[in-house]
Amino acid sequence: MSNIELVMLSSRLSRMAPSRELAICGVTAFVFIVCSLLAVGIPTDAEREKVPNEGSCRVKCYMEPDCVSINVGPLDSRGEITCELNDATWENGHESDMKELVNYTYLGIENHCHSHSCIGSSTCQVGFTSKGFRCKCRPGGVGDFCEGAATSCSEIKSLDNSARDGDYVIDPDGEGGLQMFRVSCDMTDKNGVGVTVISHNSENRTLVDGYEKSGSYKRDIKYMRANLTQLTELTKVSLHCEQSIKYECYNSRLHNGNTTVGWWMSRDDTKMTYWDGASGINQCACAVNGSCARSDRRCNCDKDDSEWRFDSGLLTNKIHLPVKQLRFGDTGVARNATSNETGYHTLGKFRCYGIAQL
Ligand SMILES: [Ca+2]
Ligand SMILES: [Ca+2]
Repeated sequence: MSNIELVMLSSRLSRMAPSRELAICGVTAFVFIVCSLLAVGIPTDAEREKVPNEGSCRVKCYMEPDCVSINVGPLDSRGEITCELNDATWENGHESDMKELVNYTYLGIENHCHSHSCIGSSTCQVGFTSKGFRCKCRPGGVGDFCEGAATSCSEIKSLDNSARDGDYVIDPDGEGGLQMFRVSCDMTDKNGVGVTVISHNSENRTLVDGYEKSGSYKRDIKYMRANLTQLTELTKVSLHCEQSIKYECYNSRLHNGNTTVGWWMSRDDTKMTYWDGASGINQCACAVNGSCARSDRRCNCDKDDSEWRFDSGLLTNKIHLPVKQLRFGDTGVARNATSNETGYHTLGKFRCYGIAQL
């Protein structure tokens, strides 16, 4: 057992004034490094607390997040000892803060938080786990040092059931690879499973007018804070993804006989002609349940009459989503002098939820 002379010159906990103490260190314990102290000066009463024994002083240090060492003073006439909590330790480069103090003992916690830094706004907690520390991540942060991000809002919710609605950073493909990105998490929708919500530039009801040729109206969908490659990864880690779509029409068709007039492009640039569900060719929701405005048509808008009609649905195919582009036509020339041709499209936010078994 080597003897090293030490002084904890100042205790930096805000509620403690600087004190002058010094230790001679001997034994290194598992958690505490024990030092015998030699006197230089006795701290004033304001700088110390009285506790029944050394164990009480240790407990106080454990309870105080910033405490990493303690000075234990001599037994007084009332059978109590002096306990001082410090936020610095000799073994972490604070040798100059150590001075001798008679009848005092210095005990320093082995502070692994000094040698490992938790990332961002996470908190390092001393003494937890076999590593001697634990990074307490903010919601969405993962990894030993909170250096990573959860793959989706559903994973965030599964890791922390108390996580609330708000913006979070996710990294669907995990460490490395694609950049993590910021999303909005709806932690109450879908029975509170955690829904990742991606906004885009075309959520408002938008006029389509003056585009006669099939697909001549083009609207590129730009998703907020994420590109399609990143969103593709989100679909892979999610159990479900969906996006609502609607086309309101006045004399504007989605199909003209066998010709497709309006469609949407999948994320990988494939022409899609179903307007509800996960698959289909040239069909709207009304074709599935037999409610189309004309029984011999597969979309309400295909009736192409001077009535406002609409076709809408919820797209649910993870392979096709999110929608990359909207294409419409038949809004150019009036079929007769007394009627116009117009449409409006409305595309919902892109939502994914549930955790896919990869
Ligand atoms: Ca990544
Ligand atoms: Ca028309």
